[in-house]
Amino acid sequence: MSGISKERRTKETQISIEIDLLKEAEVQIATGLPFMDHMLHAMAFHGDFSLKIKAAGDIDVDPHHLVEDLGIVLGSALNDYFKKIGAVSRYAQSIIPMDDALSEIIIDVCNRPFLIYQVYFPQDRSGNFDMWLLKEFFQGLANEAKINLHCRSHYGENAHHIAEAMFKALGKSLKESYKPIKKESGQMSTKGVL
Ligand SMILES: [Mn+2]
Repeated sequence: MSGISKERRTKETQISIEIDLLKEAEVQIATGLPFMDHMLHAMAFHGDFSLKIKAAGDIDVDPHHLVEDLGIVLGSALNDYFKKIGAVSRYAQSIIPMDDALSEIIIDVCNRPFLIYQVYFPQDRSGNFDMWLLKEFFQGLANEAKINLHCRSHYGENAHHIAEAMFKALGKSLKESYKPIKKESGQMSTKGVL
């Protein structure tokens, strides 16, 4: 079994995640935020891996806590996954178009958190979702997964398209960068460890 289950409950949010990057896309996402459901579904479907997320939170106060915590719990599950799998291929880059938009994700699974976020949305909102919140998701993800994560939007006229292309690119890059490798010297590092 290569899957990871993760559960996190705080006074603000309750989130459970099951992820298996080696299993073909079986995707069930219910976060209480339809826009995040749509993005996370696109991520797992196009990354071609299995992902189940059930979440609830104080979205009446502000979706901020839930969006950030989704990144945190997904990141934490990925960190567990990394420890379980051992050596992974580390690097991935994915550039995905969606109509007018072109978005890019670059990952290094290096056991050190770092986020570069050069993402610009021409509209502040998609429906009633505040696009600014997405940075919190990516920051939580980078911190907890301990990955170097670069998010870049090259261009785009539609905030929804820019975000959706970004999540598809994230899915493809996660699949690629966490690919298990066999290496007698241990990790994919000249130091032998990460
Ligand atoms: Mn869409």
